[in-house]
Amino acid sequence: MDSLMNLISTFDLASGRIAGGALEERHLSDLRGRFVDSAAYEQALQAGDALVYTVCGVERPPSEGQLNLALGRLFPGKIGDEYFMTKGHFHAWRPAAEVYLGLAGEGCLLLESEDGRAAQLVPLRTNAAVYVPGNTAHRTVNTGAVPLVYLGVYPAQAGHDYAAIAERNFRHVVVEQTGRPVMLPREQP
Ligand code: S6P
Ligand code: ZN
Repeated sequence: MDSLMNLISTFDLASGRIAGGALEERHLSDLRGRFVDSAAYEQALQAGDALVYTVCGVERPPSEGQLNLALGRLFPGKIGDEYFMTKGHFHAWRPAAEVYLGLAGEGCLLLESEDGRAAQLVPLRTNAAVYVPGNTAHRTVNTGAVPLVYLGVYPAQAGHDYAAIAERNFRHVVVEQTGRPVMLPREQP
């Protein structure tokens, strides 16, 4: 059995760090092509390449039965009416599900089926878990005024497929309308 040190992961919500994990940063420039209002995106980028989110992971060897942890910290902000969000991905091993645990802040998960036709906006709240089924694209969205912090638990074999999303993007966007988050089709009829 692993030593006690390897069985317990302590995390710090303010810094977004899990002890022993590597902190990765995603800036506005890493999200090119993701936001619907490209003029607003370019304008925001000119003002500075803002830090949008960090991810700190504890990864185990990708063998059957192992689980990975990732602490996400997504800052508040908007591009036009669209909230700051993660890149979003499918798992490379499509059947891999994931559990998100809300730790701080206000936000939601945008979930889409592989063909993008079925979509759901699921609140991600502090002290609540969201189950992300397999074969589902998932993107985190900060709809509040403070950092959204969450822990993802997923099979070590899951992997990340960003290419499929980079190519087709999410078919839905999460924007503020009359002060509230709503999910709309990306392409307006
Ligand atoms: C991993 C899990 C999360 C995301 C994190 C960042 O499977 O879903 O830890 O990696 O929310 O999002 P993204 O789309 O940039 O990986
Ligand atoms: Zn995932």
